[in-house]
Amino acid sequence: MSGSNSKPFTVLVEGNIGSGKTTFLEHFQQFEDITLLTEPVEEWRNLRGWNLLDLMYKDPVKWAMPFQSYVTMTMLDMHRRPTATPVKLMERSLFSARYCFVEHMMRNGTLHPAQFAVLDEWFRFIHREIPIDVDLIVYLKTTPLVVHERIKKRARSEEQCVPLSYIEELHKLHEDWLVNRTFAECPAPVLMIDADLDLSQITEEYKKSEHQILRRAV
Ligand code: DCP
Repeated sequence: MSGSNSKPFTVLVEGNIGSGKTTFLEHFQQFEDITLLTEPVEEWRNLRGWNLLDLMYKDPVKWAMPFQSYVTMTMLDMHRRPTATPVKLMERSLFSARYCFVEHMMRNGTLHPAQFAVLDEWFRFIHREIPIDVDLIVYLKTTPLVVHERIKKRARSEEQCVPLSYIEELHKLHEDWLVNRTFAECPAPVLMIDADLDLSQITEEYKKSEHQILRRAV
């Protein structure tokens, strides 16, 4: 296929840290109709040689603001990236950055109210001025204890000190945003997937979402 598709069917993959978003995207590598945009974690780990993710975990009061501000930029880049395929599958979004991570950092005081206000104004400005198309959200729902174990096992160096309480709070924010709909706007219908299952069983679960994502009989 050639050229760029200005209005692909756009799917966001959301869920707690360690919920298997990358594995979910990898499952869809087999389909040629899809462009996969994995989260730019590597860019966050190496901005001109600086590991912003590590700085943020080591000294959140100082680094949460620049980290989230860079996340906003890299996410906007992904939302705007043209694709040559009819379907675009994105890992995370501007929405989870704002409604889960920034929200949490504001509520627990990591972000000064003035820092929060700047990030929130950026979010509102982008939302108002730039079309961000979303057609479906895949929510990989997990239990905090399960993902906490996975995070410890995968041993990403920056995440070694992530406490269970942080994972629980992020879980609540995802639930409030995507299931309970209590505080934030949900930009598209939500398809919920049980992502507690381990790797040997999860493929069957992923398969259930194929027809909704590809919008054809598979
Ligand atoms: N992160 C953050 N703020 C954001 C987005 C991510 O602080 N707005 C952090 C949390 C994690 C790391 O970045 O330490 C990557 O988190 P994700 O949950 O986005 O990605 P994972 O790699 O954990 O996804 P999965 O394991 O589901 O594939």
